[in-house]
Amino acid sequence: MPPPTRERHDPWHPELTYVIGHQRPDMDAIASALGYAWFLGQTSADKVVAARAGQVGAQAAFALGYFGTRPPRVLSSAAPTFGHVASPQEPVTPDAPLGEAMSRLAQGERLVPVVDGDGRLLGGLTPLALARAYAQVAGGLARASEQTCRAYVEKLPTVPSGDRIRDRRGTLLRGGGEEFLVIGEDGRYLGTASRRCLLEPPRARLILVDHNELSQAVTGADEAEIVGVLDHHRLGNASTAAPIPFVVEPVGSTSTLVTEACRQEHVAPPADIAGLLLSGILSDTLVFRSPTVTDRDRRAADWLAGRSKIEIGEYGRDLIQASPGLVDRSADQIVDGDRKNYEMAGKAVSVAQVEVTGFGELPERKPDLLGALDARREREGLALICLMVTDVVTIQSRLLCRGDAAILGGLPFARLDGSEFDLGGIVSRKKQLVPALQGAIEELE
Ligand SMILES: [Mn+2]
Repeated sequence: MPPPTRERHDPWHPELTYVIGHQRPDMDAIASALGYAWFLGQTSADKVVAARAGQVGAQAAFALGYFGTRPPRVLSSAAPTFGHVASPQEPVTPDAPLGEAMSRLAQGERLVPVVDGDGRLLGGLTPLALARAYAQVAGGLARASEQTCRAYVEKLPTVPSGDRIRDRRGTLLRGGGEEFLVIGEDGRYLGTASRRCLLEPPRARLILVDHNELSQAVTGADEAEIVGVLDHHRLGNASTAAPIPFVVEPVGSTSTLVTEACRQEHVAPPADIAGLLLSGILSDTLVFRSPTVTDRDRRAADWLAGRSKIEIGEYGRDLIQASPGLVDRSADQIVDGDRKNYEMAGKAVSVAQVEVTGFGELPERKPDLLGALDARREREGLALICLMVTDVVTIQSRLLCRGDAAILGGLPFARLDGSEFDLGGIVSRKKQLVPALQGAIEELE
């Protein structure tokens, strides 16, 4: 049997605030999470940590290695689980005198768990089960109290700590029980939970960086408390219960906004954080050659370059060369490496982007890549799915597309064949491609 996977369930902690970038994090999502968590650590009283919603990509791995920094911790889900509501009630052994459990129940405990010497959970003792049992014992109460707990253990609903509460809430509530038992990943007793915790579980505290749409956020973000947003993308956010700091500015990278926050508050990041923030700016702006770049990005980059002692031109070239390209990865990994979902005129659209240093590998990989696009289009019911292949050396892109024929026919780009378009100097998904796709799709209405 394979060993249990430890990464599967890494629960969030209710006392921490997580600064976290979007799913399939890119350089800017990693850098701005680390940078903003560092900044908030200097300037706020909250316990703030950097997190990531997925694997570190090739560029971020290069930069983290270059500056000798550990990546943010993985947060695979922000949803409340049974582990978050389990309270560690002291268990009794099956051989404990029943009187012991009795007196605990008399003091107001609603459930006394019964766990054997090997840590195996046998069930629990509840007031109702005991009352029923007493009623059946010949000799009544005095006789029953002399017995051990074993004979009165009741099987109760038992849930694994890693399971999402929302997935089981309905079944458990319909079952009518008041108390539940929670077991750990190893199957051992962890704690108890009551019906009330199912209705109002604690919520993870998240600060979203480099995205503001829940569809791009870590799994379970819709059940979390969003306590801040720092971003440079279009608005697509859900509402919040309370007002929150919400900063979305039209600059080239979120790392720029983190840098500006540092400068405004007169806190200077250490060289490695400065270097990573610089990497975020250089990556998102393609070393200032993307149309998304602003003077604010240039000013922030200059300041960071001074702090991290980095020569922008040379380091920028190395960082760009660390783009993963089209070899060494499966078509699935390329398509899902940096993919964002949108709704355009009521249609589901997905746009992936991959950075390459030249289009030389594209013809050979194209059939595989189109196959991966087809699979996602069908599985996710998409009207359109595209892969934007951007040459970060010559600053040009090609677009592989699968989708409704009417949409493909209406795209305002030079069509090379049934599924490939030449985008010319279009390199920004956010500022150039997505608005163009949105316009073309709205035109069809
Ligand atoms: Mn960004």
